[in-house]
Amino acid sequence: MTSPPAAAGIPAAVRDRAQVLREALETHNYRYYVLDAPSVSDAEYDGLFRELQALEQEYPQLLTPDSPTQRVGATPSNAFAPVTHRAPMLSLNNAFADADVENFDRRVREGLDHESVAYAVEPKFDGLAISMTYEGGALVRGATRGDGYTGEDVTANLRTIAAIPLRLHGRADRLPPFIEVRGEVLMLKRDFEALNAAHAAAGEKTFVNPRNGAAGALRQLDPKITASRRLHFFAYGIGAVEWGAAAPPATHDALMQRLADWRFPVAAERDVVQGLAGLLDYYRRIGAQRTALPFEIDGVVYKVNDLAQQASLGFVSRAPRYAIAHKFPAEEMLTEVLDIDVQVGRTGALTPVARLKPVFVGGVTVTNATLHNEDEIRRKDVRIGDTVVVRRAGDVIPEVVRVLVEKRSGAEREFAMPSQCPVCGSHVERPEDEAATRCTGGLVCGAQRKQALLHFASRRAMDIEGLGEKMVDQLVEGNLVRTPADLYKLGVAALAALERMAEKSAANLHAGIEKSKRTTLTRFIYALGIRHVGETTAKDLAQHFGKLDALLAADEAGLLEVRDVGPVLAASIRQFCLEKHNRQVIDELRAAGVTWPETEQAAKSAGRLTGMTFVLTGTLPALSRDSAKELIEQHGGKVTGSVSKKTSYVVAGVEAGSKLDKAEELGVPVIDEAQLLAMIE
Ligand code: D41
Repeated sequence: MTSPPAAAGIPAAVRDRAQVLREALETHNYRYYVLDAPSVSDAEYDGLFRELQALEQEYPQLLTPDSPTQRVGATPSNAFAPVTHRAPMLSLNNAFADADVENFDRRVREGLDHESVAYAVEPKFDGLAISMTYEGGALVRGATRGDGYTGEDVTANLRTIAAIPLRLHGRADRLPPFIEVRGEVLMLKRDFEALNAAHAAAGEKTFVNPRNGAAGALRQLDPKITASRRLHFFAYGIGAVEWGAAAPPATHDALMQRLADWRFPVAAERDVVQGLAGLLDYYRRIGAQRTALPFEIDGVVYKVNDLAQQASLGFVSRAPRYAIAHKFPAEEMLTEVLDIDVQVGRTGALTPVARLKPVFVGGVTVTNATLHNEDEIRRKDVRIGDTVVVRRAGDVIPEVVRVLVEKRSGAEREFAMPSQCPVCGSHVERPEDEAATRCTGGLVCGAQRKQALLHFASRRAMDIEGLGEKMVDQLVEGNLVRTPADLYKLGVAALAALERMAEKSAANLHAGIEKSKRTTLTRFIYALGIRHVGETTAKDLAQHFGKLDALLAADEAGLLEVRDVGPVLAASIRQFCLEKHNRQVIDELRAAGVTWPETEQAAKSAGRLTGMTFVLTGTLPALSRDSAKELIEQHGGKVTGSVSKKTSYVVAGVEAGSKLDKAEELGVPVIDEAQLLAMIE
């Protein structure tokens, strides 16, 4: 901290105390805002702050512009006055595809005549570029990038950003006499969400994204407003500099370390990598972390690490040859809601879907976005004709994030949930404690029938090969299939008569349907598509009841005895089993020849392997580990993980390991897959 010239009338003890307080406050600030590791309570901080304020009030000569009490000062007279950067703020060229990065690396290698180059790599913050000038270690001016040569003076607003040091930390005689520090001002995602929520609640304009929120905050005439917006900052480089007594760094990496030592926030995600492979690997690494980061990034930046090499590469127009930005696809874009449709799912839930003006977001063209349910539409107040922010991050389903209310013309229309199912016309209902509106049509409803059939045929259910969406559409729309049981009544001829169905594929599909008849009780229960009954529950039910008829007959009390079955699930299962048409479908399926090994539980107590314990080791020729286990359990045997004296048999395949040795040691018989199968036959 600079002390003001020893002013008359200030006792030395007061001057020293003020100095101690300033340093303590800046350190607490740094620990809190930059390191995210506070070491004092808010109350302690406030106490120190007020003590310094009182001293400065009593001795105004003590006051310096870099005092922590001066972050929010008076309204500046030079707000937004033009500022000429001593060194221009260059722009970055962009790479979108791997090939662009390949070209960048090739040109760098050719320019330097090197085989392989070390690059400093860092996230590309999606904020606003600024330049801050420190003279004698003190912040004297901060400016926006502007056109790269001249920006606007936003010093007073930048001072309010707690993460920006008002003074460079370190020994005064080692600080550069002059330096322009460059970086990005941004708003953390959580602060942005809070700001938008507050604005929405107050009926004020909301921001499209954190970047716009930060831009709005930086352009406030009253720094108090900027201060209330909680901006953050990351340094990524420097402009003009006089190093003074300190040795200049030799690499970008060392420069970043220097900035960190002066207590600037720098990207924790930065790294140094070798060559093109290192760049592309970093791109994917950061891409995978992107949504989890607390701030928005729109790509990564690659910079030749060696500063002498950077200098020798020079510039093309206003962009350096030594650096490039490798962009990620935008996760959020603006588009228009053309209409709101309703889709009906397998369980009859009516899902409103926004039909969008096509927009490229998250790397794909998006034309629909889910609106989830009625409450969600009300909460976000999405209307037909609205301009909205659509988001698609990673592989998630595109979503309408928010509406730009200020873009409304007045011609927008509110959405009303239909009172009848758009597919079958049955009335819809919405149970009081649920968010979903449901069609009451059940399997009468074509949409639910299609979804139920697709689920029934899916790989983890009945596993009917060749029965995809297009096929199900035709079967349902042509009224060939009403329930899953109807599938088993289809002949090859009926299938071959379908559109785009060759004789051969009809035969294949028919064979697939036939093959699915031999299944397991677990798969069968799962395939029924009982609400809330997933694979795990299906397995628990099969194991508990052993026989389908026992399950069908179970009352709620009986169902509650099953592992992990609670009241909601028990009620749902019971309701399904009591429904007459469900019983009919089940009877028809059995009559059509759908079977499973007598009973999974009964088999356990009466199977050929009852009372025996098996250990599996190595790779078996035909059976996967899971299917071998399933098979043994179906026949009443048990499978455990380790060999003991109680083990009846070790089933060994190729590359069997230590378990084999253990078996030999304990005298446990070792058999192969064929012998296991023979025991069952
Ligand atoms: O994170 C960023 N947005 C970022 C921007 C970054 N990490 N590095 C950058 N490096 C440069 C050079 C290499 C030209 C000094 C940049 C920018 N420039 C930049 N930001 C806005 C315009 C240029």
